Amino acid sequence: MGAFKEPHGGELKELYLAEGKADEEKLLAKDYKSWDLTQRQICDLDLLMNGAFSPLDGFLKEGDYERVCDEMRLESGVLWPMPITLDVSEAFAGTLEKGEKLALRDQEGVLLATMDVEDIWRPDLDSEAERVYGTTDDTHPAVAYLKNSTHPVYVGGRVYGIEPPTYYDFKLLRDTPSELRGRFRKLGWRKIVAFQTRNPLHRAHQELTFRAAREAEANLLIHPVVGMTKPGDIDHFTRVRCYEHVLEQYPEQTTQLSLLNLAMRMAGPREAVWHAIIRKNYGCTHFIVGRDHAGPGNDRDGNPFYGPYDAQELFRKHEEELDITMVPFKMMVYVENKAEYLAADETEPTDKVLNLSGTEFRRRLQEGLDIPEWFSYPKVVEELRRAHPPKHKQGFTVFFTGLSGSGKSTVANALMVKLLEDGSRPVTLLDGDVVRKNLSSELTFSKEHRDLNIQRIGYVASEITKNGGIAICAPIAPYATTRRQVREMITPYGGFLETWVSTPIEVCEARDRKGLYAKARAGIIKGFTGIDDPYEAPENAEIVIDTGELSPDLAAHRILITLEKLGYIR
Ligand code: PPS
Repeated sequence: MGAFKEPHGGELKELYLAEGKADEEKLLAKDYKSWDLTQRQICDLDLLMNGAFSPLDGFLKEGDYERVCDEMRLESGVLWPMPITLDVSEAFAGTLEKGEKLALRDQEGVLLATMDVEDIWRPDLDSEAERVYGTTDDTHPAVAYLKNSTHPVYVGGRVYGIEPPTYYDFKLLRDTPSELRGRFRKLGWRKIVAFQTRNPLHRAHQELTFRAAREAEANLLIHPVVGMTKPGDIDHFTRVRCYEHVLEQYPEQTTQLSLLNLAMRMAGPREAVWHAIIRKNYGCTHFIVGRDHAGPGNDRDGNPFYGPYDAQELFRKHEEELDITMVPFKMMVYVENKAEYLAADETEPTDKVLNLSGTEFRRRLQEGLDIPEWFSYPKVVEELRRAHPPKHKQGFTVFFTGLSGSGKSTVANALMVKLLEDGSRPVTLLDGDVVRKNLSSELTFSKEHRDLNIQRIGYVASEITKNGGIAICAPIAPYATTRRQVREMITPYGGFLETWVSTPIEVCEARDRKGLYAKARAGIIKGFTGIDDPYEAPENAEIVIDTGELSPDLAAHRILITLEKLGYIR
């Protein structure tokens, strides 16, 4: 490994201005243009400012960005695998000029940092996806983020920190790199092995981390991500409560827990290298890389994006330069006849190996089934059960979409009444017309306004779903992208059933209950869906109903049966 290793990381690049300077900058910033940061940008900025992203001193400029995408290196040649960029809207970028300063604010308008606008450019996001993640398939969460949530213009430049973003939860567990280095020093820890995670810890993880620490003769840092993880992951509040229970399982004084406000990209091998640099900045000397580190799951065809040990390989290639030692780990399995956990490659052919896949574990949680003690700790299981009630106690949204006059409202009403009769949860109907009157009265039928209308409906439905209720939505919702956004807003909290009322336009027009089709044909109403405005038919709706063929009563019944099959009602 070469020369003696500085036990608490290399030089930290903290970007905070000294108190007096920060006050001066705050006054000056009143005249700067302001960008309200997204959640991802706040996470990135937090770790830039506190030095976790050392040696970066700001959001990447174009030259660094290109080289990071192509070669995982900054222009200076330093290894840095992840583009940390500030993406802004076209409209905002149009007001910016190179050389000016920019105020970076949180979602409430609090000034967190200022920045030199050194570079403004339009990146090729598809090429970024291909170069950084090795794919343009948007089942990869980071590619989906690039395609759906990334603004089209990047701004690069030096950042000057004013204050860290405010978090009210688990304050004592959130540490900056210098705080953690200080703690290690105080504790007299000279070797520290870090464990990265975005999931609750079970027995296998405890065994793995404990063994890693033993092998490296090091102390242990459990360093879970609480910024942004993979969509659909268990919320960090629940996870942190779980971590606190698992911490009791380690010998006293050997292990620390600290929370990392990182926005993960699920970039597999590149992400492993990035995670290691971050941990080195936090003062760690060793880093655990297990199977499928920061894996994004499977691609569109069901194949994994990266091989299970690609991350270990890439790490190994750069280990010398990284100056933090990898502790590679194979999958841990429970060997029943030996009543202990072993690495998968340590078992003998005669061993009885027990395994509970993540999917099976989630299924058992969802259905309130038994979870064996060899798999997890009772207190952890209890936390998870509390946070994840079985489906018949979760909220859900039935999201109707279809042309005007297709029968959405009628079927939605019939469904609402049947669900009220069932009485398991409160039911709210967000009908197109009703929403337009109460929530969206100022909106027109332009594409932009329709999207806004649907996003508002999605937001309300996600709140209802999150709180265990039933939301029935019945707008036209003609655009697939917006419908997908609504799905993404709701599925983390409960069920989502897209219900396409596919009644053909001829039938809708023949009905013409409100006389709107006649008006649209006569050109009195412009931009009418199906006539002179598009309707993008759903490709993956959970339910399809043609009210030309099915009565409202039967249609509603069919939806109930589907809900029952999926476990949402009993
Ligand atoms: S959207 O696209 O989802 O925001 O539309 P939505 O809010 O569901 O529409 C509600 C009702 O508005 C009437 N209406 C129109 N529909 C489509 N295109 C145009 N230009 C338009 N102008 C008015 C129409 O009656 C919709 O109600 P439904 O219940 O679908 O018939």
